[in-house]
Amino acid sequence: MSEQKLQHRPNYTLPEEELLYPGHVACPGCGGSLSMRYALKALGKDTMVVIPACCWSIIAGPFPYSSLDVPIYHTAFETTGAVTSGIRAGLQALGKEGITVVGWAGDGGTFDIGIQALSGAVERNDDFIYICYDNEAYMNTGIQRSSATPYLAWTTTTPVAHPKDKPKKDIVAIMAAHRIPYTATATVGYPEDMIRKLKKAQSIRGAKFIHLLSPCPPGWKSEAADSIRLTRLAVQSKVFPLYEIENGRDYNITVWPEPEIPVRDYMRLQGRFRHLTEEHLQLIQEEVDENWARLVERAEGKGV
Ligand SMILES: Cc1ncc(C[n+]2csc(CCOP(=O)(O)OP(=O)(O)O)c2C)c(N)n1
Ligand SMILES: [Mg+2]
Repeated sequence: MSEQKLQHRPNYTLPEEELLYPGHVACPGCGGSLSMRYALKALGKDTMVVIPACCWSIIAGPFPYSSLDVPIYHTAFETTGAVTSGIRAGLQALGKEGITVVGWAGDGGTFDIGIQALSGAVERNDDFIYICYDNEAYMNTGIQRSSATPYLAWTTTTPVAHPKDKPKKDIVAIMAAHRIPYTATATVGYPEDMIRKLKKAQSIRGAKFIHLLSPCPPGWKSEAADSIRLTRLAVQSKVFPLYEIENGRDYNITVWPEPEIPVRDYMRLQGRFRHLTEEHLQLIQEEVDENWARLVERAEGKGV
């Protein structure tokens, strides 16, 4: 960062480099697009990104145009883990070092259809970073529920009369169970924490998994201007704790919820939860409290 720029932006703590350009086609307030912008700020230009079918297949722009200043490989929905492994093997065969290979997939492409390829790639401990930007439904095809959709949320396939009756799948625990070197959660409302985790992932050899909470105004029925606030409320309500896990065992909570708030304060800004009753909110609060207590125990080295 130049001296002059520092003078104008004394509190700017993020890398200045921009590898996502204006002109992309994300919706206003898209958490997934800001996630990519920050991720590339952290990882830098020597990065290759593998993108399966998801909103990001569209956001990047139609071939031959691209809003990303790094190579992108668009691939089939279920194949991100296999393609990232293949690209790493190809780079190795060519003797090319110093390149970060990133799998960049949505929650549907990660929690559901891509989990087999992902599990295979991380079990082989291939050297790549898998980043799931989680907007908690299949947004690109019109807001269908995925296994990342929260308990009782509205989607077009879980309408108000039949809201989702299953809890969100714990993908981070599934990844940690593979005993990979690094697993972490992050979100754009805490950009320094997110960038630190991505840089740390980049410095470690082997398989790394990063789970990003990424608000989606059309899918969450929220205001575009509330996206950043929602990520902060998600952390403060403990709905989406920020933590990291090394070697599948060592848990570290990186941002303590401050101030602590009830889940209702996170949910009331989102139309997808508008139908919830007091009883529903109580059930969700209990589930969140239980998950948080388990995480704290693990971070203190007591839990399993
Ligand atoms: C095998 C296959 N099934 C279905 C689709 C249609 N499809 C394209 S994107 C998408 C939704 C992706 O959801 P997610 O991974 O959560 O990403 P998001 O759209 O939310 O960013 C679906 C179902 C496809 N491209 N390929
Ligand atoms: Mg999604």
